[in-house]
Amino acid sequence: MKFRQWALAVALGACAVTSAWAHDFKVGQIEIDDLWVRASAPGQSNGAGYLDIDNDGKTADRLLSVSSNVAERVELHTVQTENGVARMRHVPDGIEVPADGKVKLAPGGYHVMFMNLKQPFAEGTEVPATLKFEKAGDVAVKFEVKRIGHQSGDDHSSHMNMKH
Ligand SMILES: [Cu+2]
Repeated sequence: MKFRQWALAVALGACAVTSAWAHDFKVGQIEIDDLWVRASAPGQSNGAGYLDIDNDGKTADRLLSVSSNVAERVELHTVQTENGVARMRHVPDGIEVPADGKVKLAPGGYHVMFMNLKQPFAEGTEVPATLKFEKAGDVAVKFEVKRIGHQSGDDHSSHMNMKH
């Protein structure tokens, strides 16, 4: 086998492993994937969770709330910049998922806020939670705990330093 073929085989193998590790969850017309949180830094009491939500249906749905027994409280948040300062805001009405569309919860925007963690998020473990959709109902999911420095896209702000 030439080096190039070998390298390709390794790359393909790595892809297969990655997609096997990434869990997909489905409830009704809603599909959820790429769920992750960052491992907790020492002394950090809150953690943010991110995920992709796909709606294959012809009607809009809404992520109403998230619950988990890993934290005392779980809220849906967004980030708004006021006077150059990024602040997190609670979104009490939840997050709309348009018909035949998708919503990405990602650093710098919508996220699931795990508040007052009962235990730090440890890299390589999974965080169980239940997502509640207005139409599709409840679905049990797991967030993958990534290393502390993990970035998704261009996240220049440190979540931990934001004010609630
Ligand atoms: Cu938050």
